[in-house]
Amino acid sequence: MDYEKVTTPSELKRLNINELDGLCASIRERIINVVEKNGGHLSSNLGTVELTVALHYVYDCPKDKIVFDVGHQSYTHKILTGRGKAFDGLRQNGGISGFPQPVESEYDAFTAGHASTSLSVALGFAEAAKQTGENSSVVAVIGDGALTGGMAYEALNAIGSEQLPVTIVLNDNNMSISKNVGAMSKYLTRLRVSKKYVGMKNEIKRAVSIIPLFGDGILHLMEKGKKLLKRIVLSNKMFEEMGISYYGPFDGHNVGELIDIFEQVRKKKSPALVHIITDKGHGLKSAVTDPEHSHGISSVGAMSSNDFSAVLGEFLTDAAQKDNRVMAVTAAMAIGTGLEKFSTAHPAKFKDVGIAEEHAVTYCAALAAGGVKPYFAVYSTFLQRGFDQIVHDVCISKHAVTFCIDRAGVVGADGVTHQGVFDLSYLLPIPNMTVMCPTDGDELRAMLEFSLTFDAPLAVRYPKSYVVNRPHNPIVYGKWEDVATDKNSLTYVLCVGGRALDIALTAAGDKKLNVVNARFVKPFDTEYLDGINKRGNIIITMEDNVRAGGFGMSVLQYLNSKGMLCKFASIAHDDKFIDNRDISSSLFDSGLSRENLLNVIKSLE
Ligand SMILES: Cc1ncc(C[n+]2csc(CCOP(=O)(O)OP(=O)(O)O)c2C)c(N)n1
Repeated sequence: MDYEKVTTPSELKRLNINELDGLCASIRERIINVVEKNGGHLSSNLGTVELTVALHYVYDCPKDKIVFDVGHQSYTHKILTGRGKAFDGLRQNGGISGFPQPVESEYDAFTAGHASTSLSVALGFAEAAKQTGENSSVVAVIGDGALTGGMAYEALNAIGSEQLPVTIVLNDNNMSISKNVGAMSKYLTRLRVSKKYVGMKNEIKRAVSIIPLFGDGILHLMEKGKKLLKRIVLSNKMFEEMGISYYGPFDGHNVGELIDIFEQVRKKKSPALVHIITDKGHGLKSAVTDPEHSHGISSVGAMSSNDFSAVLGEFLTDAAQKDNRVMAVTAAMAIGTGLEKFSTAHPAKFKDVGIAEEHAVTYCAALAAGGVKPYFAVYSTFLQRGFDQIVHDVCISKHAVTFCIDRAGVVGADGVTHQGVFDLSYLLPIPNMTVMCPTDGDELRAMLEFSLTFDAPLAVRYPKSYVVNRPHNPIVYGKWEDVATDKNSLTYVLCVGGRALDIALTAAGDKKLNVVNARFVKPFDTEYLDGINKRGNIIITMEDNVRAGGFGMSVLQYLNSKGMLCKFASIAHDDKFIDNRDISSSLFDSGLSRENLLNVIKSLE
């Protein structure tokens, strides 16, 4: 069955169950072809084809809500809900998003991109249905990786107590992006591999196959079987104890079996957790054998770049060799943040805490308090989770945690949920925090060298890549660096990071400019600013961050407090969410371009 023949869930429901395996094969092929071209989340999506087909076969969306956690595994859902053709434009500017977006389709129940939110969303929908009298079902699809996130436990706690009919599908592939971590992961493994359990499950299956499937037949049998099993095998029954009925584990690639289960569970009036086992990358050998590196793949023709993350990984690997205090911490992002090499070179000094950014920040604070030198490598967008912990646990007591903030600024194809454009605004107001931005790999190395001797909270923020290394002055606390000076020019462009600096330097080819590397964003170089705050001078700040609360506004506030003599403009992102899928158009639209810089200068002259 060709995926093109199924453009809505109602068309799917008209198919025979024995046509569904063919449909799954066609969807899988479509996903592989498009993701290989456009980039995207390959292995997670290949693992959830049968699950998604089964869910749409049973549930009635959009009235029923299917809430995908993270949402990176929603490609089959998109294909089945009218976007099979549009799937060609996956993650492209103007094309469909790689994550669920209600603005894109009424079938996308809720915006997602960050992990571990689905259970709270599902409970919210269930309560809303109760309040409004709507007769609809709610399903949350959450991976074992996302189940390492603290929010998931806050929601489980509430789901168990509220007793509303929320169905949780736990898609267990034993992987986050890397191998999953933690005690919960071990618990799931115990559920999964119990041979006795599997044996018992087969017996139940056999029994089911010889009785007619009336009413709650399977459910009844499963309940009966479960009671037996509990006595025999499962000494541990966490979900049940919390008031959430547990069913499974089931084969997540058996579409017929999944349909049977969902049809039964849908009738339940209380919370249920359906535990399914899937292979990440199912159906594509290279993705199954290396699900980690095929979790997210780049588009064909994507420029190979100088990655800041590689510099971080190399630096920390060497530093830990020489300095026994150094530890590296990641919240499930070892590959993306460049720590893969470190993790094998110094396994005892490396911690992957799972998708647990809040925990990671506080954990690092205590590591620092206990005499360790922790480096928390984290994407800007995910560190948003840890704001309170940075304030409360790190900065009040001045613990020397170094935050290596990757993917800062606009990020391209992942789109609106992943933009790293808020970190300066949430870090700069926090007392005791120092914030630095390197413009290239050599400068990042110098900043990290500086961090080894720095005994207070420090954030070093940088995007994915840089263009070229330039010669630099040594790092001096709170001091900026002149990059291009022109004694005849009255215009100073204060740049945060390499993206801004590259733009200013190209503009300096057309116009006499002083280009400054504002490498310390906090504290900033007040001596430098006092020196250029003169009548007739123009000061322009440029940063890949939102304007509100960012570098430019801090500079403006300072100049104002001193009596503003110069003319001033700030170039930064405006007060709106950015959903462009490529970096250059995102920067251009916000005025981070040579053309706009020259225009702004002209308007002030
Ligand atoms: C708060 C947060 N931190 C990190 C990430 C990056 N991330 C995206 S998917 C993923 C792994 C999710 O694993 P799992 O839920 O098991 O899904 P799978 O891809 O294995 O199907 C991670 C760490 C994120 N999206 N949100």
